[in-house]
Amino acid sequence: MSQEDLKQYLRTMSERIELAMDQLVPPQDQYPEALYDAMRYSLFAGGKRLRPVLTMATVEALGGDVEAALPVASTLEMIHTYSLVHDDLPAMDDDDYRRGKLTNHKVYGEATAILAGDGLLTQAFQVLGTIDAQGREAVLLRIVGELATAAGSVGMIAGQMADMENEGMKADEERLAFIHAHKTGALLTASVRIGAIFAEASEDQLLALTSYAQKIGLAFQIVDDILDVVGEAEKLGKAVGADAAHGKSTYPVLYGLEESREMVRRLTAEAHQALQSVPLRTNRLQEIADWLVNRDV
Ligand code: GRG
Repeated sequence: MSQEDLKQYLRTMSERIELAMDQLVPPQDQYPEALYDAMRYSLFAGGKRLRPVLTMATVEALGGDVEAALPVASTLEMIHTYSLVHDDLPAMDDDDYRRGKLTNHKVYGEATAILAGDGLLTQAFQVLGTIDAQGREAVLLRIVGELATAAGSVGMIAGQMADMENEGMKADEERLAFIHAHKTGALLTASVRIGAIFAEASEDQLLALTSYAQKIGLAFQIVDDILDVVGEAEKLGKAVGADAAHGKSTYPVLYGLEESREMVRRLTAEAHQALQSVPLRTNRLQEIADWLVNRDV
């Protein structure tokens, strides 16, 4: 499968997801226009759509109903978008730009950005609660549990909290692993697991796919840290060095750039291996793993 095929797949899949999300956000006449605008501003601001793509590719790998999975996949992007809107707020990272555009609070103000994030988070569960289950209520209930656990206080929010506490400190290896596994890893892993649960994977398949997702989740985050260091060094016109990570503990800071790159290679190989342990149509998932570590954004 060529690189171009994957690019085309990602483009088509993103379009389908965006169309689904467009229909899933409640129409404007049901709530204040500023809230509607703010929610849609961030939801349609671009982005790789990695999480819903992973859900869709997993459903595909298991031979599940891809079209029917679209609303479920969309909920992962809603939660991801909410987390970015809140992460950018002055009380958190205080960022002015996201995905090449002004951040939500810069356009709509802080209070509206908080509510837009809350709206997107809750919207995800409204979607899951109102899907026509067609006799598969137990499957959907399990998906609700997965999503809430991954996004909640023992998942992504735990990671964000630990990351905040890590600010300006030199975190140790264990703490850094905790931050990554929760802040980024939990939702990425849930994206794959939710696709697997939707397509009614066997327990063996679910285990293998979970392992794949955890490996690519960590590799994705290490690549993000590496890109951050390289980008920062370029901006400052300095030699690439692990010291350019805004005083935060990251993999390049803790292990150095070369060892971090080696970890990414190892994790990617392990992700490929995990998929081979069970019968699955895994071409796309394999390609996505490679794309994630070779990306430059
Ligand atoms: C505020 C509850 C709360 C949580 C925030 C995910 C997160 C937790 C914050 C995002 C900040 C950040 C840079 C996290 C590292 C993970 C990461 C690289 C997120 C960006 O995800 P991509 O690359 O973004 O998938 P796009 O824009 O492509 O969707």
